[in-house]
Amino acid sequence: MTRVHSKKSYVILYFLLFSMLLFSIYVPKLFASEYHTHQGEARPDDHAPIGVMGDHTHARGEFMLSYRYMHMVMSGMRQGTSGVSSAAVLENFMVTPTQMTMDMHMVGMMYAPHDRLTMALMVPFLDMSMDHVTKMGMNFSTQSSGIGDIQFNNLITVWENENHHFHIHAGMSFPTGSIEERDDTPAGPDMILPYPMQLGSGTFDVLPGLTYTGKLEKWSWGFQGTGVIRLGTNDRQYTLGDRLNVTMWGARKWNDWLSQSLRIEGKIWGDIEGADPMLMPMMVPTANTKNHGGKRLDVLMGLNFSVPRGFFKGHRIAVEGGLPVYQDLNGVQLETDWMISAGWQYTF
Ligand SMILES: [Cu+2]
Repeated sequence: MTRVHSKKSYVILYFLLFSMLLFSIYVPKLFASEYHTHQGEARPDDHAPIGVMGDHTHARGEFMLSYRYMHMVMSGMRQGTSGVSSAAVLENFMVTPTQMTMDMHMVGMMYAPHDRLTMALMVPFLDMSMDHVTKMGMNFSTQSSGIGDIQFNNLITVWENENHHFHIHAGMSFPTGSIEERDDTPAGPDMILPYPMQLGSGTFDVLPGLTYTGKLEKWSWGFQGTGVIRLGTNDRQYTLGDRLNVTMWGARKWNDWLSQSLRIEGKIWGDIEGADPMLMPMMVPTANTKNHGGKRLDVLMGLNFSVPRGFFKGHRIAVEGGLPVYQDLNGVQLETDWMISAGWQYTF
């Protein structure tokens, strides 16, 4: 009960802070005659590497449409910081996962009703596949796909000048993703799938965050911290762990249409609380709530292309790929091997 109570206080604090900041947006208007968000020419590294969300804001009246594709491969099991064989996992479970791939398509829209407020909507579509081997040596695979949790975010510029920009995030994730994905397994037809194969959290989640970016003539850099705070318990009687992401990047602008970036990203996420009563925790590690939290540090490299003028002015294309250099997973879980993101953005 104390946990639920503390979460309620989080949300109240959050909305108080949010309304104060929304109000503060209009206060500078009383003092300043005009407020400029965009200074100078657009450049390829005006946007962070494509794997970073909510990294930039827009000038009043601007719209941005975007599409992102992300592919992630997880192969082999890991306990803590070291790999474990399928045979070792099968000493304690009937089945072990061997590999998982995730493809995500994300459609986004941004709109700035004010120079200090940019609203962002993101709609993800997920496509996941997990391969397994049983104690008897049989291989099988399960699939799930569909819409994930829709996110709505408010990016509020707190302070900026010619070279530095700082905004906070006040967002919410809605439980539009299914948590009742099913597939056939050796245990039976149309069985409820374990937690990592579900498409959403099943809960309303609060998405706070802050972003700082800086730039000089040829270089730019940034820092972002974001969180996911789950509210309450979902319809299948569990709550996914809260998450904290921290990332830093640097980019070199080569000319007016190309920049190159290097980024590190650290993540910490908690274990699942409660449990889906239809899942058998002795069957497979993914169905056991002890095997979900962890920490990870990724290193990523990226390219940003932008079109500064002409018919395709306002269009951007970017790609970023990377791999973990450290991962410490609670219990036994599939380890992440590599990931790649590519995206298109159009501002008008
Ligand atoms: Cu944008």
